[in-house]
Amino acid sequence: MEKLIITAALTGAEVTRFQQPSLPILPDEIASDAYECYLAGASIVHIHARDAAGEPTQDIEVYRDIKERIEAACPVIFQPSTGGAVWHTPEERLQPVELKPEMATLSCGTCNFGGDVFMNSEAYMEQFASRMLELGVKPELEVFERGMIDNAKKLLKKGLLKAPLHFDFVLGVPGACPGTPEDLLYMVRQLPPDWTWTVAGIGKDELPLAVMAIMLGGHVRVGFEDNVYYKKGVLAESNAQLVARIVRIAEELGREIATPDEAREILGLSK
Ligand code: KMH
Ligand code: ZN
Repeated sequence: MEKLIITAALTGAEVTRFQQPSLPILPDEIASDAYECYLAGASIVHIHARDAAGEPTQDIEVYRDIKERIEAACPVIFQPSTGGAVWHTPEERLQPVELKPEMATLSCGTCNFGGDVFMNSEAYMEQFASRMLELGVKPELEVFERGMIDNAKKLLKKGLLKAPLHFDFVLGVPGACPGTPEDLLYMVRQLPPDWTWTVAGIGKDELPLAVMAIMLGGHVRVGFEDNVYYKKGVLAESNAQLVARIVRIAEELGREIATPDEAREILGLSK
């Protein structure tokens, strides 16, 4: 099996300090969490920027600040979000791609997202994919529902994505696909063997789906964006604590952890 790529999703757009007092918000806090997660074993950090008031922002300058701070601290792969918050416009969402990061997320369809709707029309997916192609940014294809895999395959057919594709199955979002083992297996079976995937289980689904991914040869995403708890009723102390647990479990199961450079090789990133 390939070495295990661990992504740390540090902040997200929805979680508040009220829900998780250790949530990193300011660029120096996000960079410091990225460094801790790198030391714990993460090779990718998935980043959402916040403004000084703690509100989600897609401002390119805030992303630039975060990117430069992380790059000065460690070689972890910087992966900005183009999902942003549900109320960001597509133009706002696309901004961090202009920094030419090695990777960025690309959501592959529209779904309910809690009480909101996360809008990703075909036209906007095509616009996001073609801009990433032009700038040499590898998309991580965010899949919240089964049909989104087919949307990605359609983008590939149109020449807007380059194979092998890399997916993130985000399972357990209220209003979208649940995070049962059967759901993950079903998703994985839709991909040819040379494509790669990671799983981001939401809330209570984070740990069981991560363990499944370790055993199935997939990769794992953990962090406060997806889950603020260490176990039922007990908040996690830090993003790095969640990463460190995955490293321990992977080691017990005989799966080695990828360094950032090994992750670059597995994902075919051009640094
Ligand atoms: N915050 C969600 C509405 C991504 O980062 O690409 C979308 C999201 C996906 O988090
Ligand atoms: Zn995100």
